[in-house]
Amino acid sequence: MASLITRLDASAPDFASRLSSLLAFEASEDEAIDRAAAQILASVKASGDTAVLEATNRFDRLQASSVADLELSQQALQQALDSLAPERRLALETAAQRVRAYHERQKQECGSAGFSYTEADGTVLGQKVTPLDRVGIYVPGGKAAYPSSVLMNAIPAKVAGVGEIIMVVPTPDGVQNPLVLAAAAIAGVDRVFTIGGAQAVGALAYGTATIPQVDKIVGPGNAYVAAAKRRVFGTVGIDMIAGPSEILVLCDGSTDPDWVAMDLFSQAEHDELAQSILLCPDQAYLDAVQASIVKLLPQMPRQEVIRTSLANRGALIKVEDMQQACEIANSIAAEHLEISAAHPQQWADQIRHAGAMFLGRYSSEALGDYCAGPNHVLPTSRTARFSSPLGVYDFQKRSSMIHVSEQGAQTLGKVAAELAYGEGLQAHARSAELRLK
Ligand code: HSO
Ligand code: ZN
Repeated sequence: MASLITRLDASAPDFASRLSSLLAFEASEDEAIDRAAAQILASVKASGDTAVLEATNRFDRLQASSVADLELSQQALQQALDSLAPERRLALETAAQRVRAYHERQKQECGSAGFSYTEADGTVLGQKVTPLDRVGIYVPGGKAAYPSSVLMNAIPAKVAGVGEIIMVVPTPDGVQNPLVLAAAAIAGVDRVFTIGGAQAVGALAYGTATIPQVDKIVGPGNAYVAAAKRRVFGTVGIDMIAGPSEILVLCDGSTDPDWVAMDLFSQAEHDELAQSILLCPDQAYLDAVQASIVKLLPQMPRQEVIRTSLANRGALIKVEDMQQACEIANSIAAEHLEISAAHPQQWADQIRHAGAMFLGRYSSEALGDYCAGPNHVLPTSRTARFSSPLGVYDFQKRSSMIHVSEQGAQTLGKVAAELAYGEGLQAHARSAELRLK
């Protein structure tokens, strides 16, 4: 039982090195996978639909006769929605509505309208914000198919004003996931193709006769999809390449230990490489959470995944006080941070690096994963130090606006010409000088 989850003490001399080996996660970039992805991309680039059809029939064991046959109609999406049990449908619609409301607010408050200002000489400078024309959303097939992720990827794109949203989702052996299709219907996805893997990424990046080329591809996928996304970056935009899920709980020692144990499980159950860590100043409380883990684990259908995840990458860590917990939390820069304490705001004020913060004993991460409103696509593997949740801003771009007045051209012309001569660029200098009076 001792190896169920690692116990650490932040005051131990080897703590820093033990913590950093616990956090170490190398996204394995398998050369063979990368080569296979590159080959598929090259064939899609060269032969378009033919290559997409061939790869899809082969990998997903289908017998489609054209890529057009792999497109699902809006009616099919609507049917999937209509087929849901009423409670399931209501939950999906409620989640979508809350996610939409949050992202609408994000659009209003994050400068989506651009700006402009006029200088004394009449020169006008500004920034124009434009949504992307067309976006591709990759949705994994099989066990990692999360309808909630369809909402989290498509809704901010929709709110941003993206012109067309194309979703791709593999259907191995022709098996469709009605909840995924229903989520696409609710989120307002425009077209859905039942293709996946590197061939889907290639089709979206280069376009084929049937599948339109997009400007950006978002959404999680397996190692082939990740490799393909890395390779098409530059031809199209991509979102971040997500690592395994992470949860970090800071607890003052007064939350029901079963609640905290289950919150740790909630991320551990995603995958064997997921990371669940608890920081608490109270040793007896850490013992209680460990006891809860022992008690609750056998009840979990995904107990094998949870067990492996906790044993490999989980930890219960005794800290000096909540202050020290915050310092460690900043160094971990977790994807999800729960502050399960009496006055969570005071500790949240000290956190600088976390993808999403869940304040107070009632804010379980699971609520954020599905329906609180904020996005569940978050920076993993310590990238919260420099990146943000997926949002409306990821589906918009900015253009600079420069409208120089005749008078402005006189002052700016002299400055520009001077610098252009300094760089040895005569045409630049003359271009500026020609407009001088
Ligand atoms: N916790 C995952 C998102 C998710 N959870 C989807 C359940 N479904 C990554 O943030
Ligand atoms: Zn989750």
